[in-house]
Amino acid sequence: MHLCASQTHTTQLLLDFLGTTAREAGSLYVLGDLFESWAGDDVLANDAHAREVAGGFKALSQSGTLVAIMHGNRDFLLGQNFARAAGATLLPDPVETSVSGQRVLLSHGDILCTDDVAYQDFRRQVRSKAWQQSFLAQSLAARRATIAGLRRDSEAEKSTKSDAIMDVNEGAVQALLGEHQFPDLLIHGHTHRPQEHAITVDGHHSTRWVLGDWHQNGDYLRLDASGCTRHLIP
Ligand code: LP5
Ligand code: MN
Repeated sequence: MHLCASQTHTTQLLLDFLGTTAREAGSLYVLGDLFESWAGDDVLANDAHAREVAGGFKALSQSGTLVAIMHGNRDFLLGQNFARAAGATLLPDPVETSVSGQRVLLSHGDILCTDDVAYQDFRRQVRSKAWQQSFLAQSLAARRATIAGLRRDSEAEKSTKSDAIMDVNEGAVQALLGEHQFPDLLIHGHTHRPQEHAITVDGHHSTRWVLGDWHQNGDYLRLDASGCTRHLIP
């Protein structure tokens, strides 16, 4: 969803969804990049937007829906303090689950973009515990300045990368499916290319569902006993 305080429309779409449709669900999974960026859980202390979002999830969890949130490449610093404020569990990436007898593998999706070697190097670096500890030890202002610089670098780098490099690598998808005993469904986001892909590997059939982004519309997948369906929120 890439929520940020300046895009009030998207935040409102999400809060409405959390207060209505999401309440019909047994579980709600957010597959990363809930926030446009996350500098550390200390932002909760005085960021009204972050608190409002956390409060929306908390109310949903108190209504009886399990809330599970995975890290994305923008908000991998979401920690236990945020999870507590949101009444949520933080999920590892990837993670297996099952819904109405269907085996489902969930991921943010960036791990599948293995052709983007520069990104994967960057990812390895910023996901290391030591690096994160030293980053979080800096002042919030310093962290925000670093993030603003990285966002500029990222946009500049992306303008030099082809669409193919920034999509998932088919071999990486097949390998991940195999490592998880070929789940019925693989669901991920990150690439912002909403689509349903049928995949057959060694006689095993899976479907890869790619989430859409929340710019013009809200966009979510619903899983129940009759399968997976995509829904837009106008
Ligand atoms: O995010 P998006 O859609 O623009 O592009 C992603 C990849 N880029 C990123 C970088 C983030 O956007 C930056 C903001 C992260 C906030 C995290 C908060 C705390 C961490 C602070 C870290 C110091 O994820 C982009 C992919 C694209 O998806 C498609 O998959 O291509 O990858 C890049 O642009 C990475 C560059 O290719 C390489 C990185 C260059 C920066 C070098 C600095 C390295 C030193 C880091 C340690 C200080
Ligand atoms: Mn992402």
